[in-house]
Parts: sequence; C-alpha cells; structure tokens
Amino acid sequence: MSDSKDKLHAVPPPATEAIKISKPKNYAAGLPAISAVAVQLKGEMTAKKCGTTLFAVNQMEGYDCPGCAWPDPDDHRSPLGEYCENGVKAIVEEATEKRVTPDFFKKYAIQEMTTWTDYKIGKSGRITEPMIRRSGSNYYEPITWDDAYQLIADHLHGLDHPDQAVFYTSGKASNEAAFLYQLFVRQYGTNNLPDCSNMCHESTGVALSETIGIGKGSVKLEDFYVADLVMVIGQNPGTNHPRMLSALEITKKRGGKIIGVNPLKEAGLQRFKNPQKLKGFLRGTSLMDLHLPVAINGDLALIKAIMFLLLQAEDKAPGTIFDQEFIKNNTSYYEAFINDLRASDFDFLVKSSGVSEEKIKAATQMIRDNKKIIICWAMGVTQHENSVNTIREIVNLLLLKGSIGKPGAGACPVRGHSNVQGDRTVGVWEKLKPALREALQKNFDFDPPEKNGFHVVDAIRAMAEGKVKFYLGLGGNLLSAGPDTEFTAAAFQKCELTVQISTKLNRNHLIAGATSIILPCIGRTEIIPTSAGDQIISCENSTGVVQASRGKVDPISEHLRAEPTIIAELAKKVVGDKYAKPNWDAVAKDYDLIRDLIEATIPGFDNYNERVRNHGGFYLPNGAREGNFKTETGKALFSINPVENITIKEDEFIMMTIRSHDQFNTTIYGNDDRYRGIENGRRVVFMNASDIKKVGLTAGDKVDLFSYFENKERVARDFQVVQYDIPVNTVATYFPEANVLVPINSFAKRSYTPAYKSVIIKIARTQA
Ligand SMILES: Nc1nc2c(c(=O)[nH]1)N[C@H]1C(S)=C(S)[C@@H](COP(=O)(O)OP(=O)(O)OC[C@H]3O[C@@H](n4cnc5c(=O)[nH]c(N)nc54)[C@H](O)[C@@H]3O)O[C@H]1N2
Ligand SMILES: Nc1nc2c(c(=O)[nH]1)N[C@H]1C(S)=C(S)[C@@H](COP(=O)(O)OP(=O)(O)OC[C@H]3O[C@@H](n4cnc5c(=O)[nH]c(N)nc54)[C@H](O)[C@@H]3O)O[C@H]1N2
Ligand SMILES: [Mo]
Repeated sequence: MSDSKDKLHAVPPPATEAIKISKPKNYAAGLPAISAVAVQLKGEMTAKKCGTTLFAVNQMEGYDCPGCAWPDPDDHRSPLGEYCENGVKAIVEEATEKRVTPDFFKKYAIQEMTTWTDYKIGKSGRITEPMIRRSGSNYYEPITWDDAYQLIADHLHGLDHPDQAVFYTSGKASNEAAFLYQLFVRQYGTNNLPDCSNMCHESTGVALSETIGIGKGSVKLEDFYVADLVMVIGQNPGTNHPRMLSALEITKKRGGKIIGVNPLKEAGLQRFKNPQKLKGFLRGTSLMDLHLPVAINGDLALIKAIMFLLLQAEDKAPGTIFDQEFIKNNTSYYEAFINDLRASDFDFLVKSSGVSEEKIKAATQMIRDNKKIIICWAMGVTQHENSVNTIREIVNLLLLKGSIGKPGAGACPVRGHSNVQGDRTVGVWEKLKPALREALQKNFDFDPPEKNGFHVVDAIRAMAEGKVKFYLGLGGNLLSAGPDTEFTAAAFQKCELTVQISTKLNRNHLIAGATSIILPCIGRTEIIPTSAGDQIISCENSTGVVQASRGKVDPISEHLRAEPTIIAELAKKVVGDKYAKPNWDAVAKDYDLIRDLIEATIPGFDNYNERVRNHGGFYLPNGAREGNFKTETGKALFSINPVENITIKEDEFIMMTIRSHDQFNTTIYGNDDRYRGIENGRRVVFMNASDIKKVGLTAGDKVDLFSYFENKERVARDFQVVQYDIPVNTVATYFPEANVLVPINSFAKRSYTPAYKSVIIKIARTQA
C-alpha cells in the first residue's frame, strides 16, 4: 500500500492495536450480554434518551428495531423490552448524541478521514446538514436542501439516457420510502434499482420463486413453537438474529430438536442463557442436538446424501418416510427427481459434504422420524456460486417430508436488514414484473420501462466502464458492502455525481463521485414531524408481517428530513408535473397518502392505513404458507441439482467472509467478537491447526491474503492467524476488511450474489 499523502484509502487501514485471543464461548447472551450493553451506551446518550428509545423498541406502539428482520411475537411482547444485545447496539448507533456537523467537515479533510478505521468513521456521529464535496475539493461544505435538489435534477436532466443513472437501496428504507423511490426512478425512466438484496437473499428469491411460487419464506414465528425439528443452515443467529434464540428455546422446551449445519460450531447455537428470564439466565438451554461441520458449500451434497438415505428407507417401507399423499397432491416432477437421486454416488456425496458418514446417518435418523420440519438459512447458503441450486435442494427435502404449508413446518430464509423484505414487496427491484408494471401504468398514468435494470454487480461494472455517471444511494454503504473494494472504489470515483441519503458517516461518503452530496435523514428511532403532523412509517419482517413504526425521540438536528419526504421533494424537481400522479407535494407531507397508493398498486395491502395501526400489524398473503403454489404447474416443483465442488490447489484455501459479534454489516460497533474469543481487533484469519502447520506458520503470525481470480492479484494485508475449530482447507475473515479479495466476476449463477463465502485465496507471512 503506498502511503502518499493524497491517497484515498478505500480499504480499512491496517490495525495498530494488539489483538487478544481467548477460548471461544459455548453459550450466547447471559451476563456478558448485559455488560456489553452498558459498554455500548457509555458516552453515546443521556439516561433520559436511553429510557425513551430502548423501551419502545418492537413494542406495539413503538418503533421497529433498526437491527435485523426477525419477527416479533404477535400478541405478547416482553415488558423488559423486546430487544437484544445487538438490537441495543443498533439503536445506540443511530440514537447517539454525537454529531457530524459542518464544523466537523471543516476540520477534517476527506483524505485524512479515509485513513481512519471504519469504527472511527462511524463513531463520529450523526450527520446534521446536507453537505457537498465539489469537484476537486478535499472537503465537504454545507449546501441547502433546495440547491442540492436542483443540482441533482440538473445532472439527471443532462444525461443522455436515464439508464446512465443507478438508484441503490439498502434494506432499512421503510415501505413508504421504498415505494415512492421506485415510482420516482421508473417515472424518471429506468429500472436501475440495485439493492442490498442482490448481495443477500437474491439466491433465495430465485430458488423459491421457481419452486414454491413465492420468493419469501413460508413460516410464522409460532411455527417454531410446534416444530418437531429445526435445521439451521449457514446462519449465526446468536450474533445476527439473537431474538431467534428465544424461539429456538421454545422449540426445545416443547420437545423439538435442532440440527446446526455450519463449518463453525457457533456459540449461539450451543447454549442460550435468556437474559429476560432468571432461570434461563443462570443455567441456559442447550440448543443444538447435532452439529454438522459442513465444508464450505458442501451443503448441497450433504442434503442430497441425507435424501439418498431417506430414499433407501422409503424403498424398504414405502409411504413411511416420505409424505406420499402430499407429494401426489401438491408437487410436480417427483419421478424425475427420484430417478436422479437414486443414481447418485453416495460416497461422492459424503466426501463432497465434508461431514462424516456417521453424522450424516444421525441427521437422517432425526429427519426420517419427524413430520414437521423447519429449515432456516442465511448467508452461509446464499453467497456461493451454486447457491440457487443449494436452496432448490433444501426445498426438495421439505417437499419429500410434506413439510411446507402446514403448522410447524416450512422454509425460513432469515432476512437481514429490518425492511429488506418489504422493500422488494413494494417494488424495489431491477426487474419489473408485468403485474406491477401494469398496476403502475394504470395508477400513475405513465409507461414504465420494461428492460431489466442493473443489479449490484452490473451496476458496479457499468460505473467502472463509464456507462453510469450518476449514483443515488437510499441508505447503505455500497463501497464497503460490495465485492472487490478497489475495483468498486474506482467505479465510484468514475461517476460524475454521487448522492447518498444517510444517517451516519461511512467510507462511501469519502470514496465517491467527482461531486458528492450527502442528504442527512431522520432515523427509525426518531419522530417524523411534517406540516401535516407526526408521521408513521411501516416495515415487513422476515415472516411477512407489516407493522407500523413510530419514532420516539426528536431528530438530532432540525435540518434532517425523513426519507419519504426527501424522495418526494427530489422527485418533484426531477419528474415535476410530467405525469398527473402522484401529487409529490401532498405525499411529501402525509404518509397516509403513500399507503393509499401502495394499497392501490400492490396486492395484500387492503385497508393498509387502518390495519397497519392495529396492534401487531397484519400478515401479507403467502400462497406457499397455505399450500397454494403459484408455479408453472400450479404445484411445488421438485428440481434436479448437481453437486459442483469447488476445487483448490495444494496451497489454496476457501475463505468465507463473516460478521463479528460487534458489527452491523459495514457499521462497526466495536472491535471484539466475544463468542469467538477475539478482543481488540478485526484483522484476523481463522485457520485449522493442521492448515497453519501445512503452510509453515504459527498461531499469532502476521500474514497477507491473496486472491488470483482471472489472473488478477488482489491483496489484503496485515492479518493475524488465529487457530480455530474450523474444517481443513477452510478459513474465515471478517467482512468488510476482506472484501478487497472478493472478485467482482465471482457470483452465484442466476442470482448474481457475490460469492462472499467462497473466495479462493493464498496465505503468506507478511514480509517485514
Ligand atoms: N448484529 C448483526 N445483526 C445482523 C447483521 C449484522 O451484521 N450484525 N447483518 C444483517 C444482515 S444484512 C444479514 S443478511 C444477516 C446475516 O446473518 P448470517 O447469515 O448469520 O451472517 P454471516 O456472519 O454472514 O454468517 C453466516 C454463517 O454461515 C456460515 N457459513 C459460511 N459458509 C458456509 C457454508 O458454505 N455452508 C454453511 N452451512 N455455513 C456456512 C458461517 O460460519 C456463519 O456462521 O444478519 C442480519 N443481522
Ligand atoms: N464480504 C461480505 N460482504 C457482504 C456480506 C458478507 O456476508 N460478506 N453481506 C452482504 C449483505 S447480506 C448485505 S445486506 C450488504 C449490506 O449492504 P448495505 O445495506 O449497503 O450496508 P450497511 O452497512 O448495512 O449500510 C450502513 C449505512 O447505512 C446508513 N444508514 C443506516 N441507517 C439508515 C437509515 O435509517 N436511513 C438511511 N438512509 N441510511 C441509513 C448509514 O450511513 C450506514 O453507514 O452487504 C453485503 N456484503
Ligand atoms: Mo443482508
């Protein structure tokens, strides 16, 4: 890394502090979770603000937690606050009283800020006023809202074609903001609506849409209470969906079993000490009955091996293992699927899975004896080249067991951002389905573009090629969340104008287009005052429940505006009165009017304004949940999915990039990963003892990581080797430090999700 004074650092800088390593934990939450909360609160908020914010989270009259998308109980909500340690971190991160003011921007040059860690950048505080960095300048300066809108509108009007602009969405945007956004973008003339889903559950969307007719999961929270068996595949709920542990605790207490499929034996799946119950708090509940330490991307082979054994048992006693009645009435292509399965080479499947035959047999035994099975999955499944096929294989298993469309069973892709599912429901997608296109055409009196827009990977490539000149981000940090950080940085820097609607400062504000604008917005915890009174917004959680969210504290600056208002005001300048509808002035003030428009356009939102105000909100329709599959045959589809192993050379490893316990995506809450025994640093590479030895290293050594995809060398420097219980040939690093190694052209087939969890790398000792 050249350290010239002018270099803008797109990649987080090397660590200077000494990293402390201790034994990984074998339980989640408990007392350390309470003290971690106290640490987070220190210096960020007054006691009064803490009380107002923390006790309103996920309450019936409160706001939706800005953390993950895990559902809330429909009826009873814990009086202690329906929040978890990591929910508190998310709230404190947003509700902090630290401010990034025009004075702050005067004091620190952009170049200097790029030398800071992501932790330090984020901890600077909330942005208080619209800011602009003019072309050639090293500083941001204030700009008025009107001038900012005008500049953006002039730029958009000056492009040769609307497809030269991209409009990104991160999954925190409310239904109201997201609906207006896609309407504005399509009236402007493009479907270039990449979103964080492209990097997240897109593989799920593709696989589920074609096999069960809906791109969402089919289970409700209550299904966990009556399930016989829950499989948790490629997901770390103890860190990323902590409230899910309360649901799993109930599964266990009612006699259900849990299988974890993960290269790592994550603490949260081992034992849960419920911080809200004294008894559970002390002893805890053991969660996982069986851990399958799968090889990276060995999941498809593993599920196939299990189904192969199930088929043998079914052949011996037909009708006792598979749900033949369900299969006959509700599915298509069973025979072709079974013929293919029967022809599988079991030994090859076992070997490809990385799991021992003994453990596969134990898992098969648990599955064959149970009728109500839930399968959960997250990024460990979706971020590989053949992820779509792996998820289709998960569906095959559920179909064989008739475990979909009945209580206690089903598909449960666990979503990430708090409203990522809702954003898609209301139309944020680079593809425009004919039904939505017609509805938009009819309700808003314009001709929406038909051509698919850019997803994230295409958007970055188009920016790099100079085909896209304008970027607008509704939240998020695409620079650091996207793959191939240096490539993505160059792509951003090629844009003429980049605009980001944001709450907090992040690296993407520093590595941006020639001209860069920040529009600061009101966050989830804050009241939204407009001239029509205080407004509410709404979100959809991972199980398809739409609920109101009402912020509780005053916005941290009088200059902030809420996302729907910003979008409406900008749309008014860009699209103007070209079309009779919507009335941008009216929707900017009164969000009930936006909900009326959603109700008229998107199925399932009848009486939206009334029902969203009901306690607990309402469920959106979900065909698969009712056993009604909207596929090409009208039934759920079995599919054939070949095993494709990742091959590596002798000196190569397969790297997964994962989240620590102290981060929310690119937002770094702290430098520890308590459950994995890491303190005071993030640049670590987890390795198996025999692999460490094989490459001639010792635990604690400083190493550099290299990837050579398509003959291009990518380097991530200055990582510390941590010996860990992880399968051979497999290593793990944290996102976003290792994103620089993820090649832009390595992504899941058909979903284009970057292969963040299967990056082929080499490791070498850092040269002094
Ligand atoms: N506190 C907190 N909460 C969050 C987030 C956060 O960053 N912090 N992020 C939110 C978002 S946007 C999302 S999408 C979710 C992410 O939630 P997760 O998907 O739980 O997040 P990751 O850390 O990416 O963890 C993936 C898990 O998959 C495992 N894994 C990796 N490769 C494989 C594989 O090939 N097979 C299998 N079976 N397992 C594998 C890893 O060991 C790890 O346990 O969490 C959401 N919630
Ligand atoms: N290597 C690797 N890369 C990954 C992943 C991985 O597992 N490994 N996971 C991928 C996944 S699953 C996802 S979802 C993406 C996440 O990608 P993004 O959603 O783009 O990233 P975030 O880090 O969640 O965005 C954080 C920023 O959002 C802004 N923000 C926060 N709250 C609000 C708000 O209420 N309104 C607005 N307007 N802005 C707000 C703040 O400025 C903050 O800095 O990353 C992906 N990247
Ligand atoms: Mo995500």
